[in-house]
Amino acid sequence: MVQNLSAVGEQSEDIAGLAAFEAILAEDSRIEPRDWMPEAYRKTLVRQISQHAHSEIIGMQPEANWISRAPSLKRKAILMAKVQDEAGHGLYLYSAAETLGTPRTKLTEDLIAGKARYSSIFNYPTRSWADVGAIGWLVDGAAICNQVPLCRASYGPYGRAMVRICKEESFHQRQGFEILLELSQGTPAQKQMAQDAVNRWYAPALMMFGPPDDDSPNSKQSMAWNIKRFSNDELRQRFVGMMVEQVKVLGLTLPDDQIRFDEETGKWQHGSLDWNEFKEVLAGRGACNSQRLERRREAHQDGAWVREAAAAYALREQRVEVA
Ligand code: BYC
Repeated sequence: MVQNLSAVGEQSEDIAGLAAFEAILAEDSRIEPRDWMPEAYRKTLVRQISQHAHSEIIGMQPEANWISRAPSLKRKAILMAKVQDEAGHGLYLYSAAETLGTPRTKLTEDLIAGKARYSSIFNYPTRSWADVGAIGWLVDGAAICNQVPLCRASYGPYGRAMVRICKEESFHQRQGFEILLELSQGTPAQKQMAQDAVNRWYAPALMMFGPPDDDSPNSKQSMAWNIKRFSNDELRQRFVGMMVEQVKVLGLTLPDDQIRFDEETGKWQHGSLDWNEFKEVLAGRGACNSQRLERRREAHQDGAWVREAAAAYALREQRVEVA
């Protein structure tokens, strides 16, 4: 009998909670951690935010490979700062995911066990210094295009984390653009190095926006919940339009001769992408998937003493407070 009463109580709370949740979405306001939310909304957020956090953390690796080989002290300092920013982004996002009840330790365990997703783009190798420029310009550029609308995501902690991340990403994109510009205005060999890097990173950067809309199972619901504001294809074509102008200033070209603006739809058209390659990368068979995960595992093991020391310090502080 008691059980039945509590079930009835929970059910009416859910009905009231759902009405409040829907009212918040209808007025385009924000859901906060203590607000009632449907389990599916919570799950979707943990999925997207944790994948995003993992991308920032794994995404440190392709560029970090070049810190020791950056061509000058100034370039080294800039690159180190950029890679550290990415670590910071990962931390804001893990914190946002924790407000939904999933601890960072669990998310990290899933990542190093190979059970979690992170962005496909970070499974490609960085072959030359120009790749660092191409990552900044194209990868951070795609990230900004995807993430500016996420500043308005309905979940408060996620949207607020994105505001700061986007500001930092703007600096990252400019430093990438500047590396490519300098190479492009250098010797013919340097210009070719910049062009090769753009040729290699262009299509993978377009795939960062996710599968085509017809093949995107999560988009519709995420847009109904005001998490995503635009579809994958919508953002992808918008990004192509931005890059078409910027590449002219660089004096380089995009490796796609089918780009054109369609006056009728008001959208950019581009050549087709190799979605089989995308699926292979997602299935763990990209050029660097195993290397990235192995490196992340090693870093986690190597950092065990830092976690132990931090926990011991926190315990000591707690005891001092109690005494
Ligand atoms: N790579 O239904 P869909 C950075 C998965 S880091 C891998 O369209 P959704 C940076 C998707 O998860 C920036 N997986 O999904 C860092 C789903 O699988 P599950 C990273 C992908 O969520 C360091 C399935 O495919 N940015 O900038 O509606 C250095 C079906 O897709 C990808 C973010 O994380 C992909 N590219 O839309 C430099 C942005 N695309 O989960 C730079 C936040 C799709 O059902 N995330 N999948 O098993 C988002 O905006 C959305 O999650 C996505 C996908 C647009 C990526």
